[in-house]
Amino acid sequence: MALRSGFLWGFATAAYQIEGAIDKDGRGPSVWDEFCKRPGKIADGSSGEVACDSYNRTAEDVALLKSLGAKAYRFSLSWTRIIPLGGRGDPVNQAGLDHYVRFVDDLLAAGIVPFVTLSHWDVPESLDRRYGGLLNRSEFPLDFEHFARVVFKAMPKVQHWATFNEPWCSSVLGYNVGQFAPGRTSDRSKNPEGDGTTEPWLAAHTLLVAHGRAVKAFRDDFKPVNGGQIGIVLNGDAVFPWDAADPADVNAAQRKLEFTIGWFADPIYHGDYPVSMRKQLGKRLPTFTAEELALVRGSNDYYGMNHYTANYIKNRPGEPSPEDVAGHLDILFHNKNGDCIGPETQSPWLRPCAPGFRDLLGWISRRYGHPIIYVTENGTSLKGENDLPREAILADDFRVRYYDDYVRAMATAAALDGVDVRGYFAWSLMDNFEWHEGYETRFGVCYVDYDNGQTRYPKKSASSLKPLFESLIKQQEQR
Ligand code: GBH
Repeated sequence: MALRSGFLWGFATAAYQIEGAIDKDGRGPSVWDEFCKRPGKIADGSSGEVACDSYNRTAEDVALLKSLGAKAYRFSLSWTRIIPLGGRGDPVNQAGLDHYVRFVDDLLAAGIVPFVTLSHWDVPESLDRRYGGLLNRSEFPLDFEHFARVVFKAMPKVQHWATFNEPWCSSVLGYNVGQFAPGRTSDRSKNPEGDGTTEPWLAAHTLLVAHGRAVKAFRDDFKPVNGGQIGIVLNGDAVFPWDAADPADVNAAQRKLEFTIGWFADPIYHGDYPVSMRKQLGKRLPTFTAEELALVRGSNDYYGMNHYTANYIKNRPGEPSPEDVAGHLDILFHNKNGDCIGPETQSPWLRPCAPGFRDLLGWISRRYGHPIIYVTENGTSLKGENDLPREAILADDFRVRYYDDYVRAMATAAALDGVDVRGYFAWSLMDNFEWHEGYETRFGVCYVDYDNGQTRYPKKSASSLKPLFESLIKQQEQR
């Protein structure tokens, strides 16, 4: 089994989850700052106010990455550090921009390739107030394009860009379930407003068009001079039919992939939403105008894949509920025979099942014409990890095993299934603010001691990736 020479591997984080320093150097509020203030929204009542304090510890984080042998680092920008009010007519905050320019330089000086995500869910709060944020399909894309241009201009050395992280989460969790900022949903016990039957589809459409606008700006005005690649990062769980002998479950499993991955990747690679979505959602699913389609179609230089887990999928009989976002099916951990997909973790949605990773890499590769793939996130939490003493937390054999299984599954897909995977990022470099779960769930390969100055302690998994990748990456041929 082998990965191509020059394969990039490293660790990933996101701005709101690690930076803290929410008021420093003129940063403006994002929808997550506001969401965290609302009682009951975050499990432990916490927020990203301090988090890992990474805004103040860039040198320490670069040194940590270097010590672990990372070839690359995926991080995201806080839009509101760079443009505090977010919009194209609003002032640029030079101090915030300079911070990231310096950080990129520091990474490059340490021999670490920066992989920059423009927006990992932390949409400017003012844009939400001004015109409804993601619910405004004409204004938001223009503001995002402007933000992207400011960043492209300031960071010509960055060769790997991602526009948005997991637009599925922003759309479904932010506008249907109400579990993520801005917390909109049809459920009036959770939020005074929102319509989960229409808003997620509109928010996703806006994100696709905004992605398309940023990509066009990059290709027209920056890529010809600076080079580099740009794409979007999509989440997707692997699927297995609940009853492999029942065509209805086999179809439902396919539909689940179309409702999560195809929703975004089909417009980008094929020029429209999946037929199964149009069939279920009808007019509630927006239609691309000719202008929008020209922006979206063909807008990926690579496919950014976030992947963690797998499910058994069972067809649901009868008519879909108007609130349904999954494709009218049940998402299960056990199949018809009672087999379990994988062991429990701290995350209710996550159970390790590495064979699903190989499968899904193949599915994406075939459906979208063998694109270049970067695995932009992969990792696991551990059941009860937060309750263990520190020495036990540092001996995270479960996570070591997870990475070993998943990375080997990826190498198999590359070697045997013709998947063009060129990079891999473990989620995460360190424990951090796990959104609505607060700090109770830890995804880091480094432990962060939140009670004692956010000190980082590498767990066993932190040093397990270097030898693993060294054994799998082809050595450059000597001539
Ligand atoms: C990633 O999302 C995020 O990019 C990252 O910020 C986060 O810290 C990391 O994972 C760990 O969670 O509500 O039952 O429908 C992970 C992908 C996809 C996981 C959606 C949760 C929702 C399951 N996410 N999924 S459910």
